[in-house]
Amino acid sequence: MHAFREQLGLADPAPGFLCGAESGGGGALLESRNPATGELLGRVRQATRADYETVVARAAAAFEKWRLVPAPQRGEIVRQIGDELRRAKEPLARLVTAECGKLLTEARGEVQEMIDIADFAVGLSRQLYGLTMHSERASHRMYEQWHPLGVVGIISAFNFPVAVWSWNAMLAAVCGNAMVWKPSPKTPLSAVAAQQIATRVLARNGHPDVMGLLIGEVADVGEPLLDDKRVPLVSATGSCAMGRVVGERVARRFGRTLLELGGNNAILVLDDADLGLALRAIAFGAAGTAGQRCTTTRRVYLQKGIAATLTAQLVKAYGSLKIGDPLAEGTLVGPLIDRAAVTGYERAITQAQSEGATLLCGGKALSGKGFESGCFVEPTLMQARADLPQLQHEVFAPITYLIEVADLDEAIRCNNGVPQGLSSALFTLNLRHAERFLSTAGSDCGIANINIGTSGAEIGGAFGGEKETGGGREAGSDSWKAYMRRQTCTINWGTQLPLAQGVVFDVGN
Ligand code: UN1
Repeated sequence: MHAFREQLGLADPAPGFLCGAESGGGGALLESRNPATGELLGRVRQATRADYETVVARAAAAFEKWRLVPAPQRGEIVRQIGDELRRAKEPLARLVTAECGKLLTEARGEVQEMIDIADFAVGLSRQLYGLTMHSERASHRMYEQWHPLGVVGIISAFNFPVAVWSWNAMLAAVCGNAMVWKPSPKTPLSAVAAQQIATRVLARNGHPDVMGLLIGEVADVGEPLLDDKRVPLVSATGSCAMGRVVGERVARRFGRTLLELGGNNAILVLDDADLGLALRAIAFGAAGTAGQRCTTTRRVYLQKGIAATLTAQLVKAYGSLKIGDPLAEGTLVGPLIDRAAVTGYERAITQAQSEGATLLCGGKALSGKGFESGCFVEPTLMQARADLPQLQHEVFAPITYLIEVADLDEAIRCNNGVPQGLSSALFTLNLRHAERFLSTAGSDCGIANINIGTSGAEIGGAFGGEKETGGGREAGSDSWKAYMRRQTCTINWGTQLPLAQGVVFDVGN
């Protein structure tokens, strides 16, 4: 960690990051280990309940000032954060790889997403548009405007330890909010680094407490956040089970949530597809990031004319996937996040087999030289029938089911026949099939692609999904509206007081 500290120019102890000591009490130490090597990367002293109070109070006070800064000036500060991220790209990517095990090229991509969303937010800071309407009343003007919400709570997952925070943070910031971030306890150091880089810039500009960080136990920082009326919006990324708790608890106090939960994404390949494209998209979508993206391809529906051919090609391609050190050139599959994830992988495969699925390749956890951490598994392909119960569940591991279908109708039915609705993709060269998949009777997911896999979305589009994925949208398009409150304003500049809908209510005077 010391090397990372130096490369990233991080202070020790970190400013803007309460580590428990300040409260006098001090939470327990949290260890961060490299899942590829088992090496101890560093320890973080967790925030206590008292730290929680301090961080939220500081963010609430920061909001009072920040909201008065004109949006384009907030954008200018976010531009500086983007510049710092450009400078920190390589060491930050290496820290992300060390801590969550994703390939260096993917970690660089993750930091690039941060830079991209910062750029996007800078432009947005001059485009927080409201509509104007024509009033039905004479000499009246009607329009809507957008105000910041207050302190936004951000809960993020280990698999994108910095990018998903930045989608929320950069938008929330230009919109005029302060925020507090509860990252995954599995990736605390990446969070400290990202938050410090941003806070360094904010502090230089006189707003050090706009982006707070809370690393701590659920009972000390997670639950208070859900019940805290000072936090009008909680944006949470994680499992459906977690999202259900967050959604219910926050709704009880009439707070808002933005939920980006489990995905269970499918690629559909028709007989008329470009199989070369489909093969590469499936391999990246299914085995990339060791199957630990919410957009990972978990189900592949193959039309019967190409099913045998593509299955054979996939099995062959899987044979050449190099598993190992995520920093090493040529590696395509790194470790899972921890041993618990390996157990989950093994259990899911056993379960699927007991339900009638057949193992095509992979299926084992790896041990021996280079795999001592116990977190490596073989990317796995299984053949299944469309009614396999296990297909209903998202398991965060590289297990992919290949299912034969008769035609596009059946493929769409299968695509939509799970509780989650994040990402989906169809491979076809037939315009009618493509448009049907994108039509209202097609995919029911938040993301629907043609001849592109399910993962690896750009930040310019709204990101999120339907059904148990939670319905939230983050990143591009008009997702910024989730971080603001809308106000409809009607101004009477005339001498009369006409009532809407022609209502008459005359009081004599
Ligand atoms: C996630 O896994 O939570 O589209 C986010 C993608 C990435 C983001 C994934 N841009 O795969």
